[in-house]
Amino acid sequence: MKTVLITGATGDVGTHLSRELAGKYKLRLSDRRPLKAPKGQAFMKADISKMSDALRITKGVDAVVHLGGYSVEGPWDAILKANIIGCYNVFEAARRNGVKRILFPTSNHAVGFYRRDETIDHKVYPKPDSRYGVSKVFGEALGSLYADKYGMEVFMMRIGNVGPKPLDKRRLSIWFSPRDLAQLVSIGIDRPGIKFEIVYGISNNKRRWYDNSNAERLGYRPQDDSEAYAEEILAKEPPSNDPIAEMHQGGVFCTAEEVPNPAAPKKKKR
Ligand code: 15L
Repeated sequence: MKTVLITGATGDVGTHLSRELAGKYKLRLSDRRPLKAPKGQAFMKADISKMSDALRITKGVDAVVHLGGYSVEGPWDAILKANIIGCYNVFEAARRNGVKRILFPTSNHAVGFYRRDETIDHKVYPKPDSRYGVSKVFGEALGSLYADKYGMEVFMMRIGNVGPKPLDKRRLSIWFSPRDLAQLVSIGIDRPGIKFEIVYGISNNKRRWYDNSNAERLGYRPQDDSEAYAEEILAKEPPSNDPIAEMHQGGVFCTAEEVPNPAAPKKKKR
């Protein structure tokens, strides 16, 4: 059984993924925040903005799924530390420890300034919609460098929005169900012969904006389609007063300076 490190394991995507992959791989979970690992999984507390921590957690694993980072638009300092320095540390530590394969969740926000009336494939040039999106483009570029220069096997997933259900109209196009996430990640871990690939991390959504034929070529057969939720979601969608957000795939990331951070500690009610 392969040993797989999942960084950012306490986050939303990490929680869904570790639940879905339990029993399939020997999972080593890691995060800055504490986590009680389920039976049969290991937890290592680590701050990936420190190279020594990145080296410690990547030692002796077959593959890394590097989910750790700042997950929305926000202050540059936080993005720099987590998504530029942290991302570099994880790639470099994996290389030094001889880890062959790394999976990176880039984001729909690396290409969020494409319009909603366009269908884009994995070969389009980046059009980030935010500082966060720029940091994901950095991750894609770093992965490409490590593949070409050091022969690492790199699997880039431009992830939409992971969750049990799509959240709103925009997410009908980019929804990624947990079981489809697990299928795509398993391809990224197990498929032989990967050098550097970019795929879209979305379900089989009728309203998708992506031509995901590269993922299909690699064997991805998504099971879920957001259309089942469309009627319910569209009925409660509030009118938008942000035409730029409405026109582009990245939505409010195209206009907002900060998007609520799902990982921020909840404010106590008084
Ligand atoms: C992302 O890249 C974020 O990590 C996630 O929190 C969502 O905001 C998602 O994009 C989205 O576009 O819905």
